[in-house]
Amino acid sequence: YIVDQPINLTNCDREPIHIPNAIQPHGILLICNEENLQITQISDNTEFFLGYSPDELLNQSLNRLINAEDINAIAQCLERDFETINPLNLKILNSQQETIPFYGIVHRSPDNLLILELETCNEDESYDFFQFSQLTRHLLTKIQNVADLSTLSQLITEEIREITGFDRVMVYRFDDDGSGEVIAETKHTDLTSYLGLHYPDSDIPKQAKQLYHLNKLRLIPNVNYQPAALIPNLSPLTQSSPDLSLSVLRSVSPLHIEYLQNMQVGASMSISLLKNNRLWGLISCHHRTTKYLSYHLRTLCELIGQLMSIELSNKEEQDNLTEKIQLKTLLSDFVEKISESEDFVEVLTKNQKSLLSLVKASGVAIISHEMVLLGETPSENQINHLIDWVLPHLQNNLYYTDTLPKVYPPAEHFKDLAAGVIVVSITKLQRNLIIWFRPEVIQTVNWGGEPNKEQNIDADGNIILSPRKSFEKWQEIVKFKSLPWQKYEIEAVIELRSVIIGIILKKADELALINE
Ligand code: BLA
Repeated sequence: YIVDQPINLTNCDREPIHIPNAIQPHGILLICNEENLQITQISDNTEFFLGYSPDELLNQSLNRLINAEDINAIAQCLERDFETINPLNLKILNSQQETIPFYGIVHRSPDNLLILELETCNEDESYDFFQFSQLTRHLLTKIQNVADLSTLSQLITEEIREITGFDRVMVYRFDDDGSGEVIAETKHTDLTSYLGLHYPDSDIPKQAKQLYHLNKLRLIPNVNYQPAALIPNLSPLTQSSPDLSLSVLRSVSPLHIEYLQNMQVGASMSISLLKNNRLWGLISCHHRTTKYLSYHLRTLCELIGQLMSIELSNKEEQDNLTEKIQLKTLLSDFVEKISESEDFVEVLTKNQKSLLSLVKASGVAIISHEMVLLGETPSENQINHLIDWVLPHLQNNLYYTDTLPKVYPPAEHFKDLAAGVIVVSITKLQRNLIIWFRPEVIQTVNWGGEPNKEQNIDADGNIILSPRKSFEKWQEIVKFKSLPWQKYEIEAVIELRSVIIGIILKKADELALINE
């Protein structure tokens, strides 16, 4: 991590977001020496909550604030799994000697510090276990009953919005390259929809993704907050900035705050979705104004995220299966039609839609004695040159790439038609080929934050950080690329070839028999 250099758009994946030396001010953070429960670091916002200045509490024992019974509860946490104990219902003595209820959230940080976070607790907020279990049971049944990933995602956004009241709830799924897509959304009618929009990898930088793998829920109740600094900055126990990865109050990256402000978001929450122990996506929630959620509600949201995570594999497998069955149906349809016909080229041409959907291509060329072009393709002349180049590159009668302009520069001129190709050769004797095309990815998908120069620069000429700005950087990365060809799509092409060959051979045999 770089700490000394200013963080900007080009190096934001190196910002050390886990050691901000500050918290969001809707609670208090204390770090204690485990040996004697002496307060070694404290956030500088204690006066507001407790009437004590931070200096009055620093180096004091925790029992200045907390009674023996509660201290005991915290001490017991040290031996056990914190998650089963949090939140502690603490009664804290303020400077006026009044007792004030707080939730205490205790954990041991990755750098082995004992961290206690205090959030005010609303006493009339009752936590009804029965209601809670009814709700989860009901939800679990619904989750198991939905058929596919898209319905599951939609259901989850509806449930989270119902429970929390956020203005906008989305399921955001990461692609293999780290970019992502909003695949489900439930929102207030006044808001414009983000459904189907894609965002670049850099919008959620690497270290943030790592952190979200570890810590599964974050809440920013007020995007316009003033951070509360830790006093002192460095831990006297470790001589370094305390690792706040698992803290619920951790102050958020200023770059991300800027991003949210530019998106006109007042409060934000996100919940990690993991599949096979990898960060698969996020449930992302926005509110136009400030919005706080109690620890219990957050726990419920986290649980919903976990339930969805468990069900992800099932639903994705189900979706893959459905897709494979559709492919099989397409293929067997071709088998039937080709065996009934004299001319396979004619069959392929007539079933243009199936031929394209076999590999989700936007164009295809069938080359035999003549060339037939279907859908969006380069010109006949361009394709002829491409064929001259590709023939020596065929392996087992096949060639495919999702970055054609990088390996074959003339394709730069028609990248919006063919940045990706699959080429299959049917017979070697003549030029007998099928070529599928996919356009450059930028032309294919809906990028959230289409670049718009005027919105990127403020009155003083400074760059405004927003999805729009990071989009420009992203454009460079996906330049000359099509969406990747999937393994099962390549397999479908191989199978189509063997079907055609099989039928040609069979017909040749029949012809030989007749001629005998
Ligand atoms: C964090 N970026 C995030 C988070 C989200 C997004 C959900 C998690 C924090 C939160 O809950 O708010 C991005 N939010 C989105 C996207 C959508 C959305 C894509 O709703 C789509 C609808 N961000 C940038 C650039 C940088 C950057 C260019 O766009 C760096 C220069 C940084 N984003 C950034 C950082 C974090 C972040 C550092 C971590 C914030 C933290 O946890 O401290």
